[in-house]
Amino acid sequence: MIKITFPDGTSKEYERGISIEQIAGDISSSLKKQSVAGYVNGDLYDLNRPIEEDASVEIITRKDQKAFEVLNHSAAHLMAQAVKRLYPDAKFGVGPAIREGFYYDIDTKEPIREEDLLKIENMMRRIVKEQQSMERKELSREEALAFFNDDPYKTELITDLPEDEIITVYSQNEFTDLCRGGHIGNTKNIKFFKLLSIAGAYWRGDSSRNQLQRIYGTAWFTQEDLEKHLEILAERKERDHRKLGKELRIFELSNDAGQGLALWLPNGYTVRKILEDYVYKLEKKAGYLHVSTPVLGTKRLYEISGHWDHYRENMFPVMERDGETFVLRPMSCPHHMIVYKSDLRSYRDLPIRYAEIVTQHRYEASGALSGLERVRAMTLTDAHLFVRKDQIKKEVLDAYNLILQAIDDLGLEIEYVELALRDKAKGKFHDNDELWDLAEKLMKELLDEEGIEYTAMTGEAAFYGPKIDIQVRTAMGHVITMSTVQLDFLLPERFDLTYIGQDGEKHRPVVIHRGLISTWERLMSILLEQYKGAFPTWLAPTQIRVIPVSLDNHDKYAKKINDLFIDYDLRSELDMREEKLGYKIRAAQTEKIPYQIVVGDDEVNNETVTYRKYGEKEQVTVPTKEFIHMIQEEIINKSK
Ligand code: TSB
Ligand code: ZN
Repeated sequence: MIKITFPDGTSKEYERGISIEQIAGDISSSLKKQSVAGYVNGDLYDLNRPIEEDASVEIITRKDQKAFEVLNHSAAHLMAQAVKRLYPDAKFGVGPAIREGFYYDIDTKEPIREEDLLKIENMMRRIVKEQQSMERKELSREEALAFFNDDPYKTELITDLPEDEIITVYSQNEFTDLCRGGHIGNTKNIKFFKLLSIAGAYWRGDSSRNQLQRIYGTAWFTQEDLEKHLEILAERKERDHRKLGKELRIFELSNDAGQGLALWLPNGYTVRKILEDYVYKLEKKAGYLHVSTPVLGTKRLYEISGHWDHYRENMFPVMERDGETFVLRPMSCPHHMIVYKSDLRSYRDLPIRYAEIVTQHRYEASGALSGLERVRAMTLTDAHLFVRKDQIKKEVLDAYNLILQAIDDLGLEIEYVELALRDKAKGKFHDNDELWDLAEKLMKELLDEEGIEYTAMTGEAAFYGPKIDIQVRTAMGHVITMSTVQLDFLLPERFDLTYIGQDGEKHRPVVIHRGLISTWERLMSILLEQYKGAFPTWLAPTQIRVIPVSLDNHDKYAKKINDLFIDYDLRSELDMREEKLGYKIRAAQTEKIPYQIVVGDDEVNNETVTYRKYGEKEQVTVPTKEFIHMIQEEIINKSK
């Protein structure tokens, strides 16, 4: 017998080898039904794992936060088993529980398509009916390596485990998986689930390694909860920028034009143009100088910068002509280095802040492309700042604060700030330890001094230096990098940049790379999802739609006010189509135009406008000038 002590201090004797499920059942049948797993002396135990010694036990029930994770982690195993039955050559990467469900990274010869998910789901249901117990077993390192010897992914995971780690595997009948555990005991306990989507994912998130297929799913304890979640997902889909971008005529993606090479349609271009003007003004006020450089450069330029050695994977193949070799630039930094070198610089000239709206191309793996969020041709709100060492902190901070302002003006919110550092073990970073240590130390100090909370991410730095990345969460739930400030001691060396110091000697400037509000492509994807396509007035492609009640009686006045709005730099349109009034009003509505103005007798007689704002019910009548004043104020205040 062993003694089990409960959180309230009471204890009871049980047979050695009793499980959480049995203990729960002993207490009450409803507790048994609610039980999902447990903590035994603080360790997470599967529902059916035998307890071998005296222990304090805490039963995890469906209500506990951990329960969702245990269920979804178990569901990942269930899915892997189903996949293995359908695709016997399948090899498995990792399959964790995540915030809203689970995924598993899978390598199969024959690609799994979206249509195949139902087939896999059906197989999962079959395994649920088979009531497979999820059995835990401890293996020695040698045994584990032998068992998984035909699976390179699992072999790598085992090899990377710390020496003293107890290696465990879980079996459900014919299927065995390497796993630390925390399971729901039996496949019969996984009842309400759905497979959702499939996407490409690099092994260990490293783009230089194999791409696996990541299948996402979600599992819940009741049908009702599952349905509720699916509803949220459906709502989210409504916000999907790919759908909204099409409906609102913002952009087009076509395989004939090329994957990840987005075409901006008139509405999209208008928004982009407004944003470009906005960025220009913002940067002007902050002392930036604007330049323009080509999308193409010599391969040599990128050899000097180090991109050729460290970033080639992300570049399109070279172009050769008459003995010259060109590359399509993936970044503009080398060009800006040359701009800096175009003149002699003294310490008094610094900082110099060159800004450019940079069109650049990156070879992103086709599986990684996602609407406008990740593309191959992109235009970045870029800048490179050339500063003295004593100016680094102030300039990084000013750049950071300018980013905060822009994000605020756009009505967006930061999810968190990431400090991306180098991983010494990886070859993709330049190898001057001294420069790395200095740059990373400075960035940490600066964030700490300013009280900016951040998450450090090893291995995510740029090849030339550490980055402060500002992350946002899209309405679709992805966390992506919006803005970035990067500290670079390398490129000034490589391009032999100098300035004459107060001492009359040559000194090296430091470069700060800054991405203000990402690329137009990524920003548009974020904005579309954030606003469900209903842009705030300052960004809306069309701000006002003027609709005469009658084409015969109200056309002149309608045209007069429309012209007036345009004279006041408002993006106003007149709807003179031979359509019914109701149709036109609905059209303005589906196009999500902020202001809809209907012109009838009263308006003509009183020189007023009657407007309805998008999303609001009531109509408001005001003198025309007052309307113009109001909308101008709103535009100046941006998204507030
Ligand atoms: C800031 N040289 C620096 C620049 O000076 C640079 O290019 N940094 S970057 O590689 O981090 O990219 C800048 C920003 O571009 C990222 O923060 C991200 O917001 C955006 N971006 C990167 N790749 C893509 C892509 N494939 N599609 C859309 N936007 C992208
Ligand atoms: Zn750069």
